[in-house]
Amino acid sequence: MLIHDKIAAQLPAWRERVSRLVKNYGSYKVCDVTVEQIYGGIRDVQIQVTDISVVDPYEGVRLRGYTVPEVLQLLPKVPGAEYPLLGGLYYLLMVDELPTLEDALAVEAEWRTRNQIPAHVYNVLKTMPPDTHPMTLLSQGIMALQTNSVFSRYYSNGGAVKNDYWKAYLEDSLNLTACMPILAAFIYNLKYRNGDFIPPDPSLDWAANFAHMIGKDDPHYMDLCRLFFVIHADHEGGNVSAHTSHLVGSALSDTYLACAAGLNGLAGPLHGLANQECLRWLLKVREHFGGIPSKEQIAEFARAQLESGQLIPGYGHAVLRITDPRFSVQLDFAEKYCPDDELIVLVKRIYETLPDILKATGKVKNPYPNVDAINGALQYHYGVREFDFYTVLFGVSRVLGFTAHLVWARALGKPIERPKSLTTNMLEELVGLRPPADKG
Ligand code: HAX
Repeated sequence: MLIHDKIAAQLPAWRERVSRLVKNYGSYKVCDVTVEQIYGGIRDVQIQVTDISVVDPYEGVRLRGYTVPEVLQLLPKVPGAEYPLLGGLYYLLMVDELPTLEDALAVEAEWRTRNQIPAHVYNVLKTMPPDTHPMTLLSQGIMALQTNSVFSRYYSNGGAVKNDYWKAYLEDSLNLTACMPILAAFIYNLKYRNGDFIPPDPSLDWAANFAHMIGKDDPHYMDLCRLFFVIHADHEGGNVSAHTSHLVGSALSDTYLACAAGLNGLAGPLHGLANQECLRWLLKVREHFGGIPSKEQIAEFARAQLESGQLIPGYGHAVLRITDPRFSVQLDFAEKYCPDDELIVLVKRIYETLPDILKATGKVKNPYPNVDAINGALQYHYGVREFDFYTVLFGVSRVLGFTAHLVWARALGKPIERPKSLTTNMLEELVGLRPPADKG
């Protein structure tokens, strides 16, 4: 198998590289941690290594060294498509090489051989109450698929070899990622289309098939799916969802358990759920003004919201200090295909207005839009209007990133994570506010 062979060929050099660093520089100090950071969500503390992607505050994410516009330009596309094949992106994330069209199609073909979902998975989802959030269903669906885990069987049969764990993780990763569009489409159809299930079309690629399976055969929407899934796939290792799946995987919980855990983190409103909150906010603004407000009206509305202590979804970021390039490439798509859509006009007007208002608060560190500030408006334009589903779209894509991190973590033999916690007394002793405890 292509990805397996490519990783296997790189591993000896990688293992040598890591062991040299640890052996010769094991005591080298990377960073200090302040009391403020401990209480402030361990922000910016450099605690892990991943080579899949990195986020620069002033440039945005680089996936295996490539910026978002470069990835969109350089990854192979099928004839007639403006945006890349996800098989190519997965190859890039896993193998750290730009794929040829043939490589990308080989991954797509591999996915097609692995996309069988057992009936019990569907049955689990069908028994849930109709108002269950689709992110809960996605996580449950993956947990139900866990009965397929190759790693779990390999480990529990005894005799599992540490240097080979990654091979079983890769099997699970390919199987799970192959099923993600089908699982997500099933959830969409179950919740919003009276359970009308459309089977995958083997002539379509991974992303376009998702569009097809939710009843949207519009080639522009298929391209939007390709764009959306490429830009949401990974955002380095420290964000809540990626870190969670990595942490859970470090206990040798298999790919399914680790990915479901990561998605549960993605389901939080400060993280992936922001995309549904953002669209809700756009609709609220439009409804409040009975149409598209002027910049002055937006400014006044936003100031009032901030003064009442509410967040403005889609703006701000824990790492970025610029307009998120993932926002910009979606804006390019919108300018090309739906510039006059009312919500897109509103997104643009807010973008022209809000950064200054947020800057004026003096506390928001990044006053610019993040990826979520526009993606809901694009989905809405193409008729995907059930906005509690938007985080599922994000999750389908993010599992590509999670699994690439998981495979490489096992390939490089990363151990179980176990940072240390302190008590408030201990911190007060450290800073001199309290005499050292009498340990005698
Ligand atoms: N609206 C109002 N206030 C905001 C804000 C926003 N969009 N962004 C930041 N702030 C506030 C914070 O709440 C914080 O206030 P307090 O000091 O009173 O607690 C202050 O500004 C400083 O925060 P920060 O350092 O700039 O931001 P954080 O790193 O703490 O948080 C968040 C980053 C993304 C969580 C934050 O900007 C936010 O809540 N944004 C709105 C929600 C959102 O869009 N989330 C999606 C982020 C992208 C993502 O992960 N997608 O999955």
